[in-house]
Amino acid sequence: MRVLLSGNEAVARGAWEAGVAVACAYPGTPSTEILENVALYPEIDAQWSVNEKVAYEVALGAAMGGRRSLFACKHVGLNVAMDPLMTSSYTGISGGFVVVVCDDPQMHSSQNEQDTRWVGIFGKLPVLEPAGPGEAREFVKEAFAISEEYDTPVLLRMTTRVSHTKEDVEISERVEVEPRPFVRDVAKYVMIPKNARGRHVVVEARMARLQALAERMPCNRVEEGCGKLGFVTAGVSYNYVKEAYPEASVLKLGMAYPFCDEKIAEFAGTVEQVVVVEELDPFIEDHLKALGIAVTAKDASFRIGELGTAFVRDIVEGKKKHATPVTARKPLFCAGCPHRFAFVVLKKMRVYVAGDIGCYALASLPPLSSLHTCICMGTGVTLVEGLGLAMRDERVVGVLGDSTFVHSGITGLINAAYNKAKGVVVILDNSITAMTGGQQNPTTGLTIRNEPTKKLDLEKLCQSCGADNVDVIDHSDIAAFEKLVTERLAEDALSVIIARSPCKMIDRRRRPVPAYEQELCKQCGLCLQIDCPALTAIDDGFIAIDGNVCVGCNLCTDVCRFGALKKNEA
Ligand SMILES: Cc1ncc(C[n+]2csc(CCOP(=O)(O)OP(=O)(O)O)c2C)c(N)n1
Repeated sequence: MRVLLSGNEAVARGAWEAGVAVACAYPGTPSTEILENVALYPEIDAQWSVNEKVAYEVALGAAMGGRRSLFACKHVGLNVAMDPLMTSSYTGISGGFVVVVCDDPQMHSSQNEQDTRWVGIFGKLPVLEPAGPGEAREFVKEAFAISEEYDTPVLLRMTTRVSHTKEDVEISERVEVEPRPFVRDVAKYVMIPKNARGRHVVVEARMARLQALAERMPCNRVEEGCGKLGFVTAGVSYNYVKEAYPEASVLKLGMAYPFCDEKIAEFAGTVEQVVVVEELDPFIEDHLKALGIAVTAKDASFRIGELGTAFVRDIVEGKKKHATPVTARKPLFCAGCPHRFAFVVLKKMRVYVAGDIGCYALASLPPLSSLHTCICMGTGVTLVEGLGLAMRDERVVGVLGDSTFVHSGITGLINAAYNKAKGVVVILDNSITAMTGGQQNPTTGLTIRNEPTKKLDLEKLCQSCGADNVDVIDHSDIAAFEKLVTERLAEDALSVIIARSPCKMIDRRRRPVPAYEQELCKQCGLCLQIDCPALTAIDDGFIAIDGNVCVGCNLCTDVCRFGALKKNEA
């Protein structure tokens, strides 16, 4: 049977068909839908873990315990899981273990561009790279077979276009896999130096066997063409090559690492010009050069962002990457988003704001312009401490969300308390992981399947971490919020303010649209500074309210000094 599936749905389907028993992830675009779809299969124990390191370890444990397990994350998520990943390469597994990583070339929704194929070299792990949803399903099953045969975690590298493109995919039924036993093998699973030295030898031998496998893998396939131009390509780039040069010869590398050196050399001998087409880093290109093969490589400008069919011709012709015109559409907070309240206040207070990763990062954009750093998850706490050490007389406020605090903020708060840091951290608790589309997390009291579970008590947690003050406030009362932040900043203390107000994706209630009396309006434009999608400037600096967009949060009525915008109690 064939069904229309996205790449992420296809990974979930392939995992289910492969008899996967356990799957763990922390959300992150473009990978999020993998676990959301896995969770639809009742046979699989699926969980949102608190972060990627935890997710990786739980899934690894299940694999060591003998069940086929899957871990999924976005590229930066793998950074968080690198510690267990590097050593799990040494221990190996028992039941198959597949690590799905979705890279985000072009940074559609990420803070950097990483090419995860390098993790194959760095971690000494095999990497499979599908070109579309059909292959994603196939490769995930293949990855489990390789994992068990070679006793290794296997990386499945996806990219945004593979994850989110749809294709009609051949599907089949689930095949249950017998659990394997957990063997008390200390030399294999206890990585103290003595044992790890022995395991490193095993890993190197495994790599040699995997290299031999790469030569035999049918997914490293040659498509013979006219013989003049020969492309070496992988992943989504394969589709662009086929569209741009349907007549050319192609070596498609489904196994990104280790390389099939003999197949590559043989292919290069059959064509006049070898062109490498790959997104991001020159991963294949560098390897071919190391093999002594003359290649037409892309200009360095192509290392940034995605490729596309039109770019393939430019690469062949040795051109630089040209900018593709896109219509700019500024991302902004939803109408009524509770985060907006906090940033209107923080902007007014002119404090430095150490931000974090979440919807609130949008506050860095004008006109709100009130968030000044965003590095990685957790820095909404740690940078308060670091910036405070450098700028002792300045007021720094940290801001991060509930999901991010649980992911990586807790240890930073303990560190701040332990090292006697002072400052204010605001946890914007909208009771959801909003940025990635609204996933549950330990603060929401619901599991990935929306079943009730233990709910984390943020107040008690922050107190135990060592915060001197823990306040909870509904910051839609902006005057009260400003007063509280001002007071806490004035104290010589480490304070956490839990600003609690539900995300508009959860709280869909709408209140009446405010009344606007144009005669009272002084055209000052202050209401437009809150960057609400329901407000637009019209002629002469007056404004119009879009009643379809407005949810009646009344923030504009709070900032209007002239009574032109009024709460409508009707
Ligand atoms: C290490 C890592 N994992 C996952 C992500 C993807 N990601 C970006 S923001 C975000 C959720 C933030 O949720 P929360 O802190 O609750 O803030 P909200 O978006 O709800 O305001 C996630 C999961 C990431 N950027 N980095």
